[in-house]
Amino acid sequence: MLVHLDIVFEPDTIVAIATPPGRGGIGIVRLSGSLARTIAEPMLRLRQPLAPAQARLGSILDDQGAVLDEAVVTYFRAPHSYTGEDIVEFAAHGAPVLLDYLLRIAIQRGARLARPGEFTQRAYLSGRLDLTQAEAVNDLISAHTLHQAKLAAAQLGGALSRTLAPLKQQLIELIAALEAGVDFAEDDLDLLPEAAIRDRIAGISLPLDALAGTFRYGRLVRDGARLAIVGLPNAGKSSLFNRLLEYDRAIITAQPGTTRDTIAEPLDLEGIPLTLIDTAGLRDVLAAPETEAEREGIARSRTSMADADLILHVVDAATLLPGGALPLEDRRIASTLTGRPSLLVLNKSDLIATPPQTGIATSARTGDGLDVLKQAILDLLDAQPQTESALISNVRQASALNDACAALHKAGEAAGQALPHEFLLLDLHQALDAVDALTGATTPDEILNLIFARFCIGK
Ligand SMILES: Nc1nc2c(ncn2[C@@H]2O[C@H](COP(=O)(O)OP(=O)(O)O)[C@@H](O)[C@H]2O)c(=O)[nH]1
Ligand SMILES: [Mg+2]
Repeated sequence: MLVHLDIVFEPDTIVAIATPPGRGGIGIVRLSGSLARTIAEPMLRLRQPLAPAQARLGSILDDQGAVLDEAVVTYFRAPHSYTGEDIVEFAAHGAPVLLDYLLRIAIQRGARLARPGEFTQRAYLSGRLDLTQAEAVNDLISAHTLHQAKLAAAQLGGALSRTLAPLKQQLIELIAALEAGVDFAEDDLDLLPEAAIRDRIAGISLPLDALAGTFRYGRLVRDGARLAIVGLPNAGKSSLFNRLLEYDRAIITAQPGTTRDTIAEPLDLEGIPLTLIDTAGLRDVLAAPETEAEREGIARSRTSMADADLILHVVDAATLLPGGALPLEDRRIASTLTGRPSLLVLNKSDLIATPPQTGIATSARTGDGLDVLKQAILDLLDAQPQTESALISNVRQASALNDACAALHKAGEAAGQALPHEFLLLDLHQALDAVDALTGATTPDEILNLIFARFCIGK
């Protein structure tokens, strides 16, 4: 006789301060788990009892029953809460001593301090969010530009999951049809002609390939890019840097060698978070009388150049040779940039009569050419905004998706060679596993723990 043993594992009730450290108008302490209410209620004096999804005004009491604060307390009953468990949230005044006290009392009464990301991990484990949505929570919190936030919100809303769901369904149907065919192989029933199988594989792999192609943009929006401004002293690098930032961050003088240190500032370019780096002028080491500080500055410029995703080589347009050729020292700089993503910027265009034939003419003085420069930066980064809201935005997702695409391509080839369907099925199952890993339908615990460990506590 078979006996079913259902081991019901009751997770601990967890607690954390959900608002950032420091003082603020409001500070939130959040409890999640089956004991949330039992722990919270004795800490409170309420005019009306807690009710699901209702905010209640109440007094927070210390262990002697003295009032510590007035708070708005909200109860969410399982499964209608962020984690899918019972949740009680205290919105008290944002005094660190008070919030710490609430935390301590909750722990004394049986709660456990939440690990980073544990609330979201529970939302995932209870099936309220899939893994791509859970990752989007962290991306949203970490966003530096509104555009980043919007894309993360679309993903949190399930844009990626919605794109994947019908493709996964088609994959399952194909597997089922082929497995039926394999089972009936002895009867020599040809349930699906090979061409039809290939079509169906292509119908799944083409949209998945397209999705994989969004990673470039997804990563750019999520992680941004580093942009170093290099060139000879006095070319107008710092002026251009300030122009792009739209405020006077770097010191500008007519004196060559003013910028000694590299300065990095964030810049939101059409939603792409860039780090813009102004560097010391790359004066020829032999030709110029340098100071030690300038020499160190030049060394740092070279490091910034090596680390940058994109380099703006700024040249003083007034120093161009007759015919528009670059002066010798600039040719040297240009030669170190071959094979790297870079733009030649001919600055001080206001000083020359005819526009140069190559490069992007700008004037940091008048602002001329700045829009062209910004567009050229976006083009070189390949920052073509996607029309699709579903985006692959991290390496984990990209690698799972690539596995799925590779397996489907193998399946497509196997179908082309009229190999036995068992081979094809192996590949298709592999593709299905990869899609499941992407959404988190099947993801090993160690990977999950790594993903959620990157979150902040209280989320
Ligand atoms: N006429 C003109 N002068 C500029 C322009 N950009 C910068 N300058 C001047 O060139 C000098 C050097 O500028 P700066 O930004 O410090 O150059 P850097 O050494 O490359 O950082 C300063 O006197 C600036 O006012 C420009 O587009 N047109
Ligand atoms: Mg400078």
